[in-house]
Amino acid sequence: MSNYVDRCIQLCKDKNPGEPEFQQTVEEVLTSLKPVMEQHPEYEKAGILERLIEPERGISFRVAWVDDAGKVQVNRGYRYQFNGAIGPYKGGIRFAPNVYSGIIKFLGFEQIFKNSLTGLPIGGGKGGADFDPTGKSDGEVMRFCQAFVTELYRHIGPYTDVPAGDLGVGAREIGYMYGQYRKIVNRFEGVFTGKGLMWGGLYGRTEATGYGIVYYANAMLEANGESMKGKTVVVSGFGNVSWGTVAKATELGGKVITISGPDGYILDEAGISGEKIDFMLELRNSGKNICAPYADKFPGSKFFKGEKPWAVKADLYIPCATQNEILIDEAKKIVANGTKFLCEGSNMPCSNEAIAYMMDNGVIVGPSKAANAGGVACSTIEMSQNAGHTVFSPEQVHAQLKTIMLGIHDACEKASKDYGFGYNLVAGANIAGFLKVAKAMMDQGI
Ligand code: 2IT
Repeated sequence: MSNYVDRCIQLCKDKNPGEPEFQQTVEEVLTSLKPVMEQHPEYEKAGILERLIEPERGISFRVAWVDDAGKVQVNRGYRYQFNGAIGPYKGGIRFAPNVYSGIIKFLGFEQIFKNSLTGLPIGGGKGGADFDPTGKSDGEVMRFCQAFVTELYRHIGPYTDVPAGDLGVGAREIGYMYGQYRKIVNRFEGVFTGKGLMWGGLYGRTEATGYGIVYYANAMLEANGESMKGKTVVVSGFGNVSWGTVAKATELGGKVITISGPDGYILDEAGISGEKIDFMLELRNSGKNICAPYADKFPGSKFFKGEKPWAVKADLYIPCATQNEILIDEAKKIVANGTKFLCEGSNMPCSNEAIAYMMDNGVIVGPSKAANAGGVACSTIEMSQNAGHTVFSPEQVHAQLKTIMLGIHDACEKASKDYGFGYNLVAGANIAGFLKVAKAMMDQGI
């Protein structure tokens, strides 16, 4: 029966050549679904996996805009509406030079399970463009966002597909996209999340992803008789997700000693707290995508040019930069450091080989599709705030976020144990996320 899973993994490879990131996540998820397929032969009969790995809809479109020098620029935009069985498609938009269909499909596929894990009614989707915001002026970013939405607007809507931010897309970009959408459709509706607080945005959405990661990591630690208090933490990245992670880990008594950028990493043995956390926002807002200025600003910290922080010894590792930042060599360094815990922050930061190696060597791994689900969970609270024409308080949001994250941890643990994996959050997240979507697909027919 597990042949079914192997056949579908192969099918994905055959039908999506040249898209290794998408193939990677499909292989990772489907492999842990083997025992589910054994217990539920009806899923094979209904072609659930073949349907799951084929996006319901995918569009790519030309985005033409004029740069500050008056030159015409052309980028490629995407939106993959992967699975809408449990709610409107929901997922971020990524602007980065390496964006292509394989990246958006991997993110869209992951989003199905992540969104399902939140317990909220949202389907999976993702979008983006091969646009590099680094070094672009405000005017250029605005014109790009307007051109992007002039095409995308006809495919989205509050009950159809609700985009949000991701790498390269923050409050500024959401503002420009929302402004253009509103002008075209002449409706004020909750079609994007991560909006400004004065115009429908949710108090608490900005920090939601990072806070949620730390709630999840802490639940992992507590399930194993430990806690964040006194833990040394290595974090990568310095953007929105890293910022929220550093802030909450510090608040819970952890000591974060690294952040990183494409230029290298910062080691600050005194711990990144207080004004140092605020400075991360300045680094992000500089638009230069470098973390080196941290070392000039805070004496005692050190900048390691062109290096990643994985050789630094810590109790807990939280990669928050981008996909595939931990391959087998990095995994070996992390294991050699004698750590027991790694919680993924960014989407798919570890290769399948790296995860297997770490788990085989006793590291407890928290998977990103569970750990970083706090962002999209709060996006969904933003949708409900907009639909109810109301405003929620930060206290309401933070309390709900914490409950959701602890619920996700428990759902992962239970699903893993139910299907014979023991305490394996990676398998548990895939199974718990899958079961709800599969049931909805079965109910709704072919
Ligand atoms: O990866 C993600 O979950 C996001 N970029 C956020 C998605 C959302 O709709 O808030």
